[in-house]
Amino acid sequence: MTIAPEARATTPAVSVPTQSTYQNRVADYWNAEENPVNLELGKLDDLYHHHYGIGQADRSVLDESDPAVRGERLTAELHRLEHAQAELLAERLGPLTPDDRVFDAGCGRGGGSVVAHLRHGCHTDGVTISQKQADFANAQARKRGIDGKVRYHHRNMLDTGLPTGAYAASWNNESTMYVELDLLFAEHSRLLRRGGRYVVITGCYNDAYGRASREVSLINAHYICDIHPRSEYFRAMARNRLVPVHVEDLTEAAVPYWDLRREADHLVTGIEDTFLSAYRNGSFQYLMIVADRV
Ligand code: SAH
Ligand code: GPP
Ligand code: MG
Repeated sequence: MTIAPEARATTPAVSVPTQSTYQNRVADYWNAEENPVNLELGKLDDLYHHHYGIGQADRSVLDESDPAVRGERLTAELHRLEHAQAELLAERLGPLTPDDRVFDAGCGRGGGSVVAHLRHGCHTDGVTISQKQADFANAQARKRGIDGKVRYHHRNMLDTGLPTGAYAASWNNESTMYVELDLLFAEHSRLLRRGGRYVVITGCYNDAYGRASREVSLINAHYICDIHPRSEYFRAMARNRLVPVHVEDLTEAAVPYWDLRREADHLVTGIEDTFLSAYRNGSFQYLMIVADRV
């Protein structure tokens, strides 16, 4: 077959990027992100979390009459609830030994890996698509003197380049809504050794009730993410050798955090009431799934 001369052009009209436009937007968001609700809480003990809180809130902080003290107490109480969430996840990774390696997919400013390391003594590899977050998290690990075991990498969690079968446990804490679940679970499955443990805490929409609600769409637009339906987690896990051993609906446990956060004028971002109505109208769930790699 002869090729027409015009089809032999060497310069393609559209180049193939190494990272998608969507992933660039997500990286831009996290490179620019400096919300007081994350930085002010993190400063308290140098544990920087990018997830929400769980458990009963001490609402007596709202009765504090001195506005400055009230603000400080609110900040501390929200941090306590976020920390409780990180501990719940870290506890589910175990039992682990100090020789074990764990993988933190979408690690943010690194708080989750530090919590896992402090609890289990394990080696951790955190991966984030934001260079700034990876640099920040590594600096924090150096400051704590744990950088020999706690490491962060600027990489795509779908294609980490980390070693196959080397990990005893891995997790996603509020980071699955940025990626295709089949690709994500294939990478976890590759990294985990047989019998390894996977944990996810996520927000998902309840597809037993239908398609995503308006609130879910608002949350997607706010964070530039794409919240998955609940059932898709179980389907994608089953396709990738991840077998759920524990499923916990954390929705009720998440409500006190949001009820308190909406009162914190110095910290609110504007998304608080949307989360509360999404949880209350049943269209959105805060879910933990613990699975074994078989
Ligand atoms: N798990 C962390 C951060 C959650 S915020 C915590 O609990 O604190 C979501 C994180 O997902 C951000 O750090 C963002 O950079 C990361 N992320 C989103 N898409 C990613 C991708 N494709 N690869 C790696 N990280 C990604
Ligand atoms: C991160 O928390 C939020 C997400 C990763 C995206 C959405 C999560 C869902 C469960 C839908 P953050 O601590 O950076 O958010 P904020 O700035 O609002 O505290
Ligand atoms: Mg936050």
